[in-house]
This record gives sequence, C-alpha cells and structure tokens, in this order.
Amino acid sequence: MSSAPPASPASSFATALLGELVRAGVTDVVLSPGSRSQALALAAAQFERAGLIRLRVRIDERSAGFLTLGLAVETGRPAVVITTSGTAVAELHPAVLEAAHAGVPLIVLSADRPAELRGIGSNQTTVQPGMFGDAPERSWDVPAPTGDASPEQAARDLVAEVLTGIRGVRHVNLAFREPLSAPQQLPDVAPGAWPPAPARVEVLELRPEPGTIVIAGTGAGAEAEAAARALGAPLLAEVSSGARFGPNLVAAYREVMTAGNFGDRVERVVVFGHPTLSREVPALIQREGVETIVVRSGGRDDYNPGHRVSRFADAVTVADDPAALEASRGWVGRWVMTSRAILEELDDAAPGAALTEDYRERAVFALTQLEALRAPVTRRSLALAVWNASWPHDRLVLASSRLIRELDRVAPGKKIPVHSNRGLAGIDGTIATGIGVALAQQFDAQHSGEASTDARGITRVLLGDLAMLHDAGSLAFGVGETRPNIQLIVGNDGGGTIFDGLEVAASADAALFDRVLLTPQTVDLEPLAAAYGWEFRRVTNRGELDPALTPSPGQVLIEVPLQR
Ligand SMILES: Cc1ncc(C[n+]2csc(CCOP(=O)(O)OP(=O)(O)O)c2C)c(N)n1
Ligand SMILES: [Mg+2]
Repeated sequence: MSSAPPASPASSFATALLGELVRAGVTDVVLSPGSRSQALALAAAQFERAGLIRLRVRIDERSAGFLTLGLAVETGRPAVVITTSGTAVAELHPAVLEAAHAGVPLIVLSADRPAELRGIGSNQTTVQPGMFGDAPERSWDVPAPTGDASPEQAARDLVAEVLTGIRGVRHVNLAFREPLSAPQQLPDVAPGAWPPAPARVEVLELRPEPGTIVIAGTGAGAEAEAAARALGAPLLAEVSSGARFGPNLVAAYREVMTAGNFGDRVERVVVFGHPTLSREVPALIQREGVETIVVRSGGRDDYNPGHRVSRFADAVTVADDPAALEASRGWVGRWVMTSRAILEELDDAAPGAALTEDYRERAVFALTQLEALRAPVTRRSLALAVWNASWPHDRLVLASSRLIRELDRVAPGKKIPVHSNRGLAGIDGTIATGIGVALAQQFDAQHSGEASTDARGITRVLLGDLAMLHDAGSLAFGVGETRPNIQLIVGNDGGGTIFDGLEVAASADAALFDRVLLTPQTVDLEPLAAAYGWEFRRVTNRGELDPALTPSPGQVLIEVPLQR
C-alpha cells in the first residue's frame, strides 16, 4: 500500500464504503445527481460498470426514495439510496417514513458539508443529522475523511454497524471535504450473498382450537397461510397480504365476520402483517373476551388496536395435535363455505345459460354477453380483471385508492405476490415503488435462467388518477436507464372519490366538498404518457379491458375512465 495521501480522501472512503456494502451482499443502489455526493456517485457508477451492483439514476430524490423502497421490498435485501446535501435529503422523507412503518430495509447515504462549513450559511447546507426524526432505526453523522486513517478499516467498521440487525431505515450522513473526488481504482471485491433472516427470538407455540382466526394484513406473506392451515383456522387475508390463497381462505371476510354466529364466536385472533383495509378487524380485536396475538411485522409500531393485544411474538409455531385440528374442522369449514356463497352472489356473471340446448335461450344469453362487453367498466370489474390477469410470476402493486378496497371485497383466492405501501398508506410514490418492484423481479428472473418474456412476468400497478398525477415525475427514465415491463392501470374518476365513502360526503356542502376533498382534475393522460415515452391505451368498455391487460414488453399506461 502506498504511503502517499490519497488524491481525494472523499473518493477513497466512498469507494471503500460501497465496496464493503457489496461484500456484505447489497446489490441495489439508487442515486440522484449532486456535487457534494460526487465521490459516492462516481464510485457507484464504477461498481456498476464492473458488474458488481445494479445502479439506477433518478433526477428526483422523492422518486429515487420510493424506487429504492420497491427494490428492497422485492429483493428482501437492504437497498441503498445516495443523495447530495440540502433539500435533496428531505425529498427522501416520504419513502423513509413508509419504509420505517412498513419495516423495509433502506440505507440512506446523504452527503453533507464538513463541520467547519455547517451553521454559517454555506450554500446548500442545513441540519441533516436527525432530519428524519425518530423514523430511522439508527443514524450516523460521519466526519469528513481526512486520508489519515485506513479508509478500508473505517468503511468496514461503519458497514458492520449499519447492517447489523437492519429491519428498517438506517441514515448515514457523510461529510465530505474538497477535493470532493478524484479518479479511484476499485478495490478487489467479491460480492457477498445477503444472509437469510436471522432466527426469530420470541417464538410462541399455539394449539389448534375452534374459535381461532388468522388475520393477514399487508406484508403477512405465505407464513400466515401456513399458520392458518396448521391451526385449522379461518384465514382472513387482505388483498395486499400475499396470503390470500389456500383452503382456509375467507375472502368475503367482512361480511362473514359481521354475520351472526361468526365474529361473535371468535375467541382468539392471530395477526400477521399490518391490517389496514377494514374497520371490522380492529373492532373485533377490541371486543370483550377476544385474545389477540400479534406476530411482529418489522414496522416501527407494533399493531395494537385499542391497546388490546395480549401477546406479541416474532413468530408462531403450531403444536402437532391431529385431534385438536380435527375438532376445528367444522369451525373453519363454516367460515369458508359462507364466504364462498357470498362471493358467488356478488359475481354477476351467470354462466349457466351458455350450456343450454335451447336456441332462444342461447341467443338471449349471447345478447346479454354482448351487452356486458359494451358496458362501461366498473371499479369492481376493473379490480377483478387486474387480479384475474395476474399470476404467480407477475407482481401486483396496489395504490391507496377506492380500488384496493373494492378488490379486497371481491378478490377470490390466488397466490399472487402483491405489494402495497400500507405502512402509511400514502398516495405518493406509487409509480416509483412499482418500477422498483418490476426492475428487481425482472432482473432476478432474467438471471435465474428463465428465458421467455412470459416466464419473467410483468408488474401491474393499479392506482387512482390522483396517485398517478402525484407521482407523474416517476414516469421519467434517463438515457440508458433500464426500463422494466410494467403496466400502470389508472382508474380515472376525475379526483379522489374515496372521500365519497366517508361521513363528510353527506354532511359537508357539496361544492365545498368537491373543491377541497374530491379535488377534481381533467389532466389529459394520453399526451402525458407520450411525453414520457410510455405506450398509452384507453379502455372504454368491459370488452376492451382484458385485451388491454395482456402482458406485452415495455411500459404501458392504461387509462380506464370510471364513473364517480
Ligand atoms: C401523500 C398523501 N396525501 C394525501 C392522502 C389522502 N388521500 C387518501 S386517498 C386520496 C385520494 C386518492 O385519489 P385517487 O388516487 O384518484 O383514488 P380514488 O380514491 O379516486 O380511487 C387522498 C388525497 C394520502 N393518503 N397520501
Ligand atoms: Mg380517483
């Protein structure tokens, strides 16, 4: 090793830092441009060129933040986002909060001025340490590297701390002094494999018992489905849970829960993930005589409606007790059958007539079918069509809108990977999150030897018009940026019609309500899509819906006009 001081301590340290992250198994880095962060950015570009990371570059840090979140959700590994100083860091705040509340591992590397340039009105300089309040699990304010100590050792120590026990956001604020960069050789790094999640500490053993139900909220995953089966318990799985499948599924859970002889017979509730889509679930947990066990989901607050949860655990196991399981058979069977009957009633297509021999009956049926195809698309038919078009190799991302609620009421069981930003249920960052999920999924599929486009799957994002406009900037891809196969399906009802379902819609003055809650808009989405280089499709009736959802390569914006 040479004893001459490095040409830029900033670059030596930035390169060593990224090298340590790669060695530890980090694969995905997102950055936005800036001067103070140039050492990190240039090092990241070199690591990308060497095939050691996947780098995404976005102009807007708010986009970059949610993109990073989507990548981390899909890969299950911490992803890194790099920004320059000042307002650039603050643009990450929404994604930081969502990641903190949803328990998504996110590493923020923000560049800052060194100590001597802080607090004296220097350009683009604010108080960055602590900027995200108590959202990060841990934060560091790292003094500017001076070139005196070994950058490798300093980087190794820092990365070890940053990655230890990471479940949410880690904010590493890095001061850099001029010269802010210099050409730098990459270290010899062998990319590591991110280790599997560490063993859960507090594991609770449960026994199957009639009267038990399993609730799966966002992020619950297949673990919830397995637990429900092992417990012989009805599985009340929200559509964003990733657990909406299996023999114990109660898809019409709201209706069944509130029907006589069901909800009132519940004695024990086991919760996975973060339930947010119904009022019935928190109401049941707060009922007298209900014991609730919550399996922690990694978000900063443990789910605890009315502070009525009696036990928290990191995981549950189920005692092997065939007799007890047998005793629960009738209990779970009643829930499942009732739910199926309700869903069938909601399904307005009556296929029976197609099978009849009678000519006139068949003609009437054909006419009815034709009329159905010409009918305008409803929220229910839109949500169901997107659900039905999606398969296990696809990904579905659901925005906060009326549409996720509609889908939650009617989606039948199907093992589809679904993600929704329900940590804080913001309408922001939906497109960027979806692109992150799509990029990660398609990269992994490509590199697992699956050749055809079909096997790689497609990501569909179902969102409302306001969520679409909120994140329109995320439609932009810079020159040379990888573009995933993705469909944005926008249910366009000209504003935020979710508020029509709230009490205020009946009590407030209609014009005032529209102005400040509905917030009507008439943005023309077709030229918007064209401006960003997205293909555009408009679906004007039910018959055009399924063909529009057929997977195709590229980025497609599908507008589906909906009645208020
Ligand atoms: C960042 C953010 N701002 C505001 C809200 C409050 N909010 C919830 S839903 C909604 C309207 C959504 O409208 P749209 O995307 O068109 O969906 P729709 O309900 O019309 O289906 C708003 C403003 C939020 N959740 N997040
Ligand atoms: Mg809307």
